[in-house]
Amino acid sequence: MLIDEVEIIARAGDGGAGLVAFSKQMKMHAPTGGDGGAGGDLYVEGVSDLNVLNQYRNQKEFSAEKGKPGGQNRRHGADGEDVVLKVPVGTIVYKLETILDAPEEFTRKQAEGRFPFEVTEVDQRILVARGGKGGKGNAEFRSSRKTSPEYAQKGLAGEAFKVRLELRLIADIGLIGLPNVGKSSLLNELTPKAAAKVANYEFTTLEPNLGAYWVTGADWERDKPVILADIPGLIEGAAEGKGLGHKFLRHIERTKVLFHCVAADSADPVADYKAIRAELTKYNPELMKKEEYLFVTRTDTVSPESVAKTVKAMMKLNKRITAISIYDDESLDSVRSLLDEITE
Ligand SMILES: Nc1nc2c(ncn2[C@@H]2O[C@H](COP(=O)(O)OP(=O)(O)OP(=O)(O)O)[C@@H](O)[C@H]2O)c(=O)[nH]1
Ligand SMILES: [Mg+2]
Repeated sequence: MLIDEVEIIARAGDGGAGLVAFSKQMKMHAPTGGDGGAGGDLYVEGVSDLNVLNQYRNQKEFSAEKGKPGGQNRRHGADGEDVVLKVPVGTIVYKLETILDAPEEFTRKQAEGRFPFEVTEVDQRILVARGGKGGKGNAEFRSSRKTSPEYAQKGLAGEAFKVRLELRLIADIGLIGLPNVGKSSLLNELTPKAAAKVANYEFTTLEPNLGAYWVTGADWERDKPVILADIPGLIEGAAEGKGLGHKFLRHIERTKVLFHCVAADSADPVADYKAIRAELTKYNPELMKKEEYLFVTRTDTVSPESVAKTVKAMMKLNKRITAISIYDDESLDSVRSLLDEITE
């Protein structure tokens, strides 16, 4: 299951306290207390794995390390370690609540302006909660008038927020068509990791499945995969909310390209195609402008003559047409070549 929304608590580390200490050797009672270290920050960082939000289903709270207190002889306390939470690219971080449960002696500064924000690129690191500053040790407070200050600062509290991580599908290609035409099967062939559920009945897919396709010769370090979204089957009336369609048509509004699947063994493939196009138009006429590729699927279930006839009829509707079967590797290779080509 694709987890696309989680709520977590993100805490930065508190700053370490400054120390009050005096030199024992000197008669002057010189202050030598060091500063506390800064608390660690908490960041989110973009990754291409779309399933990483799953890990936040169980663990709900994440804290960066506290800064260490200052030491003798002006020794600076160590800074706390940062925490970096991986999120899929396309995740939006919303602030739900500012958590103010730090001990009272902490002065708290809270940044409110940073939310919401979207993580749009792999390796992009964005600050969620800033660690508290360390307190100054008493050595810092020495002055000509006050040569032996007996006070030091506490560290500042780290920021803490309850946030919602929401993944918006940023798919490049949307797989559409009537139920049971083999959309999820095609996704699994092209992107085996997607492991979408496939079964011989309508509405097997209840929520979108995403797959990451790496074009042939892609550089994993540098390139991004092409994201395919397989959405639940559409039916007549989808635009008015029938079936599961309406909710998911929203997702294909953001794709650049549509892969429209029509089953070769349908009683009337042309009517199927037109029905889906009609729903898309009703929902949002802009969808008609998307680049659409047509796939006549499940070709192994009918005779080659029948496939040829269907392809010929459908050519009139869309010339970018490919006949495929998940049991015909050559046909799947032609889809892969197509993907390589259109995503160049
Ligand atoms: N013979 C044959 N069966 C196929 C092929 N592609 C898919 N199927 C079968 O068709 C049925 C439906 O496949 P799915 O991939 O679940 O179809 P879907 O379009 O995702 O269906 P929904 O999720 O309900 O919209 C399953 O039983 C598949 O095994 C194919 O190329 N040949
Ligand atoms: Mg499906």
